Amino acid sequence: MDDWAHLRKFLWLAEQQALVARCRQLMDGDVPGYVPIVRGGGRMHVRMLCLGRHWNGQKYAYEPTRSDHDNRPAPPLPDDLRGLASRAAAASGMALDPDLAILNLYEGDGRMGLHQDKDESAASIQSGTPIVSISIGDTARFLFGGLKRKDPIDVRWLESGDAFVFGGASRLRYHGVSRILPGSAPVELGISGRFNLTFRRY
Ligand code: MD3
Ligand code: FE
Repeated sequence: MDDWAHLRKFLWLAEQQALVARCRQLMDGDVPGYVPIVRGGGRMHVRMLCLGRHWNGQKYAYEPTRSDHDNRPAPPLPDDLRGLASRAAAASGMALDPDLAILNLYEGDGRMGLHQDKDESAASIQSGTPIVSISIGDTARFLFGGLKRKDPIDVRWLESGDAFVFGGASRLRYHGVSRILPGSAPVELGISGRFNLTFRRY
């Protein structure tokens, strides 16, 4: 049994349009997204906003307030977004009741190097509780590796409206985004760039 699922076009166009508005509102809201500077001093190539719990890129750890940036509390994770993630997990035969989400915005040169997500609680990771990813806007070239950095890498294109669910052992697979395809978003969305939401349980 696969412990991951790629749900192509999980969201219809109208749902994608609503989500674009939502993501913009969150990203430019009262507690806005920012470009994290990670341990070692490198700037990330995305704008990030954490909801429900903050991921501190200096400590590689979650915390209630943004102590690496402006000390403000992470905004809550909205219930409707939580519901969306639970639906995607259920559609893949998995279960997720998320308590945090990371919203990333990729602009023209947006990318994310190969990494593992292992800063959630040991209980969450060991139980194989899935992470749900939802992509909106421009298509991304997604790299899906194995449990070791040097394992072979599959390339997949994540399109607007796609959901991806990573549970079980796949939860610890290396992954990244090598680039986005500018201009590939559905014109009806009126967006350039890509939003990605990853829903997690700490
Ligand atoms: C596979 N985000 O936020 S989403 C991240 O497109 C992250 O913004 C990318 O990697 C993005 O950490 C990729 C797909 C994804 C997310 C989490 C995973 C794949 C994953 C966790 C484990 C395995
Ligand atoms: Fe990740």
